[in-house]
Amino acid sequence: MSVTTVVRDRSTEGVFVLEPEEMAQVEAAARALCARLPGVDDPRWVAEARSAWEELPAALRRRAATYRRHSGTSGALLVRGLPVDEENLPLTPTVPGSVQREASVPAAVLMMTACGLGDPAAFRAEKSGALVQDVVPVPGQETFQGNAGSVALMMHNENAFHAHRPDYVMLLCLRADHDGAAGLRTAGIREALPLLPEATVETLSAPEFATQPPPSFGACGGTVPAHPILSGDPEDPDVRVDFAATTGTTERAVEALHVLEKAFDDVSYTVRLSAGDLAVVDNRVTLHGRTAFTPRYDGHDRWLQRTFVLTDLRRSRDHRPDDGYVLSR
Ligand SMILES: O=C(O)CCC(=O)C(=O)O
Ligand SMILES: [Fe+2]
Repeated sequence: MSVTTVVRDRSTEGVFVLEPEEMAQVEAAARALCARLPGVDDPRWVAEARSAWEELPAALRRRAATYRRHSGTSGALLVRGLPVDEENLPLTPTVPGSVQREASVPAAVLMMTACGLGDPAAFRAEKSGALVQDVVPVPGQETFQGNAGSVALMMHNENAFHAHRPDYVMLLCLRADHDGAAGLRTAGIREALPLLPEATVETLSAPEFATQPPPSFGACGGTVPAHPILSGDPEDPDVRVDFAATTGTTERAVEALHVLEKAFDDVSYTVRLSAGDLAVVDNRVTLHGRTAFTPRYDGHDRWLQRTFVLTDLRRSRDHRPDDGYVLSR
C-alpha cells in the first residue's frame, strides 16, 4: 500500500493542484452561484452550476475532460487547493443521514464539478436523495459498514448492487480527522488485473456473484440477479464488487473473491484528505474504502461532502421522476 504525498507537479498522474489565483477564481464562481439561489437540490441551481463550470479555470476543465475520457491506471483523480474555509466552517454534523441542502461554497464546488464530468445524481432511499451528502462519523454507528462508521470501511464500488450505480463518486474534504488517521483508500482493476491468475479472471467474469442492497434501500433494492464481477473488454474490464455485500454463489467464486480482495489490497493507495481536497473515483474501474479512525463527536470530526455523477443521465430516465436528478428506485 502506498501513501500519496503532496505533489505540486500538475503532470503527476492522478493529482491536480490549483494555483492560488485559480482557487480564487473557483471561489468567486462558487460564491456567485450561492447568491443566485439558496437551494442545492433545486434543478435550477444545477442548471446554474452547469454554466458556472464553463467559467472555471481552463486548466481544471481540461484536466476533468481528460480524466473523463480515460481515468488513468489508478482510476482516481485528486484535486487539491479548492476553496474550503476550514476556519469558518460550522461544526461537523453528528446526526445520521445529514445532508447539505443549503447553497454553500463546498456544495457549489461539488455541483460545478459534477456538471463538468456529467450530471449529479442521488438515490431517494439514501440520505433522502440529497445531491450533496455529508460523510461524517455518527455516534453509535462506529462498526457500521457505511460512511457513518469509523472502523475500517471495506473496499467497494459505490452502490454495487444497482444497475445505475454512479459513474463517479466525488468526496470533498471540509475537515480532516483529529489524528490524521483516516485515509481514503482507492484500488483500481487496471492495476489489480495483471496480478490475477487466468482461472480467477475466468471465474470473476462469470455470473456467479450476488450483491445485496444496503438495508436503507429496503424493498426498493429489489432482488439483484447474479452478476459477474468483471465485464466488458477483457483487456480493460469494468469491476462490480463490494467486499461487504458481494458473495460468491459457487465454491470457485468464493475463492476468486478472496484472491481479488488480496490483489486490490496490493495495489491500493491511501490518501489522507485535507480541507480543499477533492477525490474523484471512477466507480466503473476503481473501488474505494477507508482506514479506521477515532471520532470524538466534538464538532471537529472528519467531514467530507459527497456527490455522485452519472455520465449519461438519459439511461436512468425510467428511474427518475420528472426527469430530475433523484433516482426513486
Ligand atoms: O469516508 C471515506 O473516506 C469514504 C466513505 C465512502 O465510502 C463513501 O462515502 O462513499
Ligand atoms: Fe463509498
